[in-house]
Amino acid sequence: MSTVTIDDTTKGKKGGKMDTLEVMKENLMKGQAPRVKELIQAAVDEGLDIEKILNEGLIAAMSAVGEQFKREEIYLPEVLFAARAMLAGMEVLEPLLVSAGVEPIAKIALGTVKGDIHNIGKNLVGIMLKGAGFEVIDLGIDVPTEKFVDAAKEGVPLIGLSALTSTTMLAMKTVIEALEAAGLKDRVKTMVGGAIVTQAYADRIGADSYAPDAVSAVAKAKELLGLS
Ligand code: B1M
Repeated sequence: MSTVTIDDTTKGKKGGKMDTLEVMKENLMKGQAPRVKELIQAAVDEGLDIEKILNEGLIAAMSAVGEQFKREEIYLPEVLFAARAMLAGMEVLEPLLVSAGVEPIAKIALGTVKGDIHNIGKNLVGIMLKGAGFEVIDLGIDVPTEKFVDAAKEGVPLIGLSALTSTTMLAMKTVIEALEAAGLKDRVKTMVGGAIVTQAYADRIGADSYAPDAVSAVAKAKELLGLS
């Protein structure tokens, strides 16, 4: 079993020596980004399997954070810190995963709709999806409708639309209509979200799914693509 020298902050509850991944998970859940990076590098240097580090380390820790959030044991700031730590860990792993040829479970093109520059929630959704093994094509903010349509034409099976204001949320409908007009609605699914978006609005504009937060966005994305 691989281990690392651990200091007081990373000792197990009984003070015993912990597995590298366990220490990393604890640090990720506490949002300790620099330490997570170090520990991922340590695990890589020890020769741990990259997929194991991803699945049993980063993804497992982020799922645990998601569960804690659902149970209201932690709140959004803690999720954000954990998400940042996960992103830091991914910086170390991503190039190795690419060279090891680890396949993402699916692609999603994600963006904040035209006219809207809010990106905190969208980024959080992206991080959680990445953490769950998705390849996230981040289209950015203030994304023109055609960019979403182009992504669908390129074969992305899921389009994620984020909007935060009551005026910009109307652009979600425009995107869904444009996908329909381009004859793409049958081969691409749409998921919508953002503070002011509701299930009722999602139903009204013909979105395939609505997620109220980043944690449920992962579950909804998997469900939509038959991956859960
Ligand atoms: Co603005 N803003 N803002 N803002 N802003 C709101 C949204 C607002 C509710 C504030 C208010 O008036 N109380 C209000 C909208 C009111 C309305 O229309 N009903 C508002 C307004 C009016 C504006 C401006 C028009 C202000 C102005 O200029 N007069 C302007 C608009 C600019 C534009 O977009 N064109 C504006 C600008 C800004 C800042 C630039 C200052 C800044 C954005 C910075 C940034 O994003 N980089 C900002 C901020 C920070 C906010 C508030 C305070 C916080 C938003 C946020 O980041 N929340 C917000 C007030 C509020 O929401 N309480 C407000 C945290 C984030 C994690 O939550 O984005 O909801 P959220 O994401 C969640 C879920 O919604 C979900 O998962 C996330 C994580 O759980 N989710 C998805 C999000 N996207 C999803 C996609 C999915 C699934 C789930 O599937 C694809």
